[in-house]
Amino acid sequence: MPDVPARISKYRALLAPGTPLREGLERILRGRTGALVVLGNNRQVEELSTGGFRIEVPFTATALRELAKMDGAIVLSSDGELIVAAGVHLMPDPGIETVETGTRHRTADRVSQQTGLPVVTVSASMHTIQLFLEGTRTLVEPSAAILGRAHLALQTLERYKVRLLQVLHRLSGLEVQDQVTVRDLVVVAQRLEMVRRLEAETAGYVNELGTDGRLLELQLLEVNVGLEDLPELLARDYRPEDSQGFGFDALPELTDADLVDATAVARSIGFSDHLDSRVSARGYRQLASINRLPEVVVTRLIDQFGNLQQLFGASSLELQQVEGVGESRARMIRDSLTRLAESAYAS
Ligand code: 3AT
Ligand code: 3AT
Ligand code: MN
Repeated sequence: MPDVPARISKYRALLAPGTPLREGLERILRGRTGALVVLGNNRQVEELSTGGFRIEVPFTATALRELAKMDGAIVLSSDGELIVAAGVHLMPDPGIETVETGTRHRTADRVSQQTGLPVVTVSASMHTIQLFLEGTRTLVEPSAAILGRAHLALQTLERYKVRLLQVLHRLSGLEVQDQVTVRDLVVVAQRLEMVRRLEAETAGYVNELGTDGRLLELQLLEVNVGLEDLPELLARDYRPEDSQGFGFDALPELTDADLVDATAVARSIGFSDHLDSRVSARGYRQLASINRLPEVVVTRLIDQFGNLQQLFGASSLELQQVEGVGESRARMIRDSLTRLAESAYAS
């Protein structure tokens, strides 16, 4: 069974605005009646159900709302297609710990713990929708509240991206002068990871927002343009000959406090030596920025010349020694490398 956070995120998507379930729950909220809905039906649910009516009608938002006017719980089929029963009195084990106070919410918490199924409540008195899953409780917020936080996250993300592009530009300058140290890579890694964290947070909001999150999703894709290949390109540029260890995959495990600690970040990306040690780029990232240069040619160029510095020094004729590089492509590579060097010195 997938871990609880993954399951919560799955059910949040089921409860997102635009889904029939959410529409039904919103109707109940507006009608101020309240509800207790078990999202699934297994043997355990049957065992702790008493009374009520077995109806087995197709699930619709309006049916859910009408049935919620009755006292008791509503049980859905596991695929959510049917309303199996309504007006059910649930009798979970009273020994199961719960910190909830009202009988509806205590029942929801216990039933979820006892059956392993998600249970949703609509509170008549607090005007909230909540998801109970294996001892956790998650507030299902109205879109407006989530959108507010999502926009703030997106704005911050855009600022972070600007900072990331700045440190990448600086790295390019250092690469041209062959002056890169581990510390410079650490700064890039920190910025990259901060962007990734905010992207993950924003993607969570997109998931929660359902149809109300479409615009946000497009904006999120937009921010990511041009960044998709970056971790891989940097890893290919700087991975030491004798090691497979260099890379950004372990960064998500760092705490926020560790992420601002240069030594901890250096260790996480695979450098145990001094922060001021020199490192040289092979040139994958720079060559990838040259238009229409096939990846296989990039690889051959780097195999042939070894690193970016050697490529800077290569003449057009020398470049043409590489398979797939003719006269015009050689000229294009030379021009691009020259432009890169100039822009690096200009700033
Ligand atoms: P709420 O959203 O619950 O306020 P509803 O459209 O779901 O409204 P209800 O079934 O709850 O409607 O009915 C509410 C009351 O309206 C109940 C009854 O007093 C009155 N009502 C409904 N249908 C008729 C009818 N055909 N003739 C007279 N009164 C009616
Ligand atoms: P509200 O926040 O007031 O909606 P609550 O947790 O305070 O919820 P209440 O004691 O006010 O809960 O009960 C509200 C309704 O919850 C009453 C009944 O329709 C339903 N309910 C409570 N316990 C059960 C149960 N064991 N099985 C089915 N339905 C229940
Ligand atoms: Mn109450």
